[in-house]
Amino acid sequence: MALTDLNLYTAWYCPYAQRTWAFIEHLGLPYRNVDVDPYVKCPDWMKISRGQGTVPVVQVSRDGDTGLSVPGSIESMEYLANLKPEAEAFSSDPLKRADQKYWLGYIDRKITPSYYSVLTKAAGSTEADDARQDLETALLKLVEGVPLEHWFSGGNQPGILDFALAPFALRMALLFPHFRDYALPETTAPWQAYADWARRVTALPAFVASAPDQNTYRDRLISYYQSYAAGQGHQDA
Ligand SMILES: N[C@@H](CCC(=O)N[C@@H](CS)C(=O)NCC(=O)O)C(=O)O
Repeated sequence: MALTDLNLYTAWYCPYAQRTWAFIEHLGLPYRNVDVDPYVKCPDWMKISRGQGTVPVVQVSRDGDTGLSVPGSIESMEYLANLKPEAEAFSSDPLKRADQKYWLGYIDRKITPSYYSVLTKAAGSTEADDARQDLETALLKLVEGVPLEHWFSGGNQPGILDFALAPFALRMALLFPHFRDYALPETTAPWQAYADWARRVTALPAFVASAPDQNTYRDRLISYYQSYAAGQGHQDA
């Protein structure tokens, strides 16, 4: 069996990078974390990220041979799950796996765009109201579509679906009240199940390990997202 060496390229604030970071911690795979500024498109970075220029990227060397990079949060999580199939973090059952893939796509098609809209649309605007409505509808559909006994990935252990949503759950709970005077509902059973899950997943040691310098992490995130809340995108931290 080839010796696999993993470099994980992340940016501390990035929710997509945090997915893969928390997931690799959960799987207990040895890796080297490399913090980069993905917005600086230098030739090295573009090569490592295979022209994509976004974090996360998992760079894989086998038997000392610097080989392939796997860019993309979902793609890299899938690759990592395959390195540790016994963890069942991505179902080995073909039908369940297809279903989990469907929901992974759903999170990126429906939930993360609405999350960014809620964060960036001016308070009081129709667009902001629509964004909240879309986000709530999308989240409820997930909670009702995936039996949430303990984890979205099913079973007794968190898995790929949980780690795909967790960074966004953390940011929604932190940034919406701070910038938008808004919080997701907690009044009905599905919303309570979601809120319990959000607290549980963000308290996992693997997730905490993906949020370095815990004492200042939340303040730094708030400060980083100030430009998003002002209706803009990324600004150099
Ligand atoms: N679809 C990508 C999105 C990753 C992404 O957008 N990362 C941001 C940081 S949060 C990035 O690297 N942006 C650099 C750029 O857009 O130039 C994934 O799931 O990995």
